[in-house]
Amino acid sequence: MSYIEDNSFSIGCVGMGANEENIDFIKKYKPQNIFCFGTSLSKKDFESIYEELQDANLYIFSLEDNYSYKFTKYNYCKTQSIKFVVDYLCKNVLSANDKTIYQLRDDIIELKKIRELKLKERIKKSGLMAQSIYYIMRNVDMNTIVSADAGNHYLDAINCFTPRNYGTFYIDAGLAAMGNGICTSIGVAVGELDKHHICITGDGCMLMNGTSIYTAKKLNLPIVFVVFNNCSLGRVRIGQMKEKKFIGSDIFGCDFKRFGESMNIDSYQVENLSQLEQVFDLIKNKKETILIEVICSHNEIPLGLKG
Ligand SMILES: Cc1ncc(C[n+]2csc(CCOP(=O)(O)OP(=O)(O)O)c2C)c(N)n1
Ligand SMILES: [Mg+2]
Repeated sequence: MSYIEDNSFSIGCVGMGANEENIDFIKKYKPQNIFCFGTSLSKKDFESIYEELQDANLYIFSLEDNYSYKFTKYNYCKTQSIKFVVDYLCKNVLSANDKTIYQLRDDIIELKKIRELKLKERIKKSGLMAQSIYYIMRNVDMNTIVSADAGNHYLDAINCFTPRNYGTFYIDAGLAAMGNGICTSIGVAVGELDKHHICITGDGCMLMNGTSIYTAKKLNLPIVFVVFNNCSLGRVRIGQMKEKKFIGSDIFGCDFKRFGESMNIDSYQVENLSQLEQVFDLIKNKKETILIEVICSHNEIPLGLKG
């Protein structure tokens, strides 16, 4: 999945990766028409928002076949290109000469400023995983394509990232099998060798699918694998915290820097943000396979975690 942020009318995600500010904004704005894209995968999040907006006309565009929704009144359209529909709608919105449209745009600009400030506050209070992902996401340029894997690091990534163009952020919001991000980056890099690629992944995902980085090295693909080593299946551990009973979620004793080195991959290990910044500075002009292991806390709760 990939989406665009650099449009003055885009407020960002509402389903997966949504945050309070976006949702409050929509409820306050009370839209007459709602156009939804690919909502089948984040149906649960979307339905809870839509409950409060029942008066709006709802249009759902999806690549998939019709799904059943809780609400009864909606128009469903299966399309072969979400990008085409989004482009078409954006062009028409932008050409509309209506004061309310400009007011809306100004409100959205304001929303984005507030949201960024609140995100920064959350990041400050959070741990190294969220801080590193925020740093990476705020420093990627138009020529970088990012993928995020499955786990806490994925939640941090979707909460921090504001992609500036189509096809620059890949996530699996469906099955989200661990390790999918590693192969996504490899597949995308094979097709887009002139770009830089960053794969955000975790220690658990590496144990599931990390041997694939051998392919990246063999093909000399320009991918930076950032491995968040929190010595756990963090997503599972967070779930077990409620019960204070941890079963099978620890992963101790893995050294992913050495794992990368065993394949002759230029590999680094960092323990704080300034070390990470230094490494990124060092590798910024390199176009080769690189691995950075970020040692982070066992107990960090990811951003935007819902219930
Ligand atoms: C193949 C597979 N098994 C189990 C899961 C359920 N699952 C989702 S995230 C996760 C833990 C991922 O661990 P890690 O890569 O270390 O990421 P972290 O949550 O620690 O950031 C698990 C077990 C899954 N998504 N895919
Ligand atoms: Mg982990």
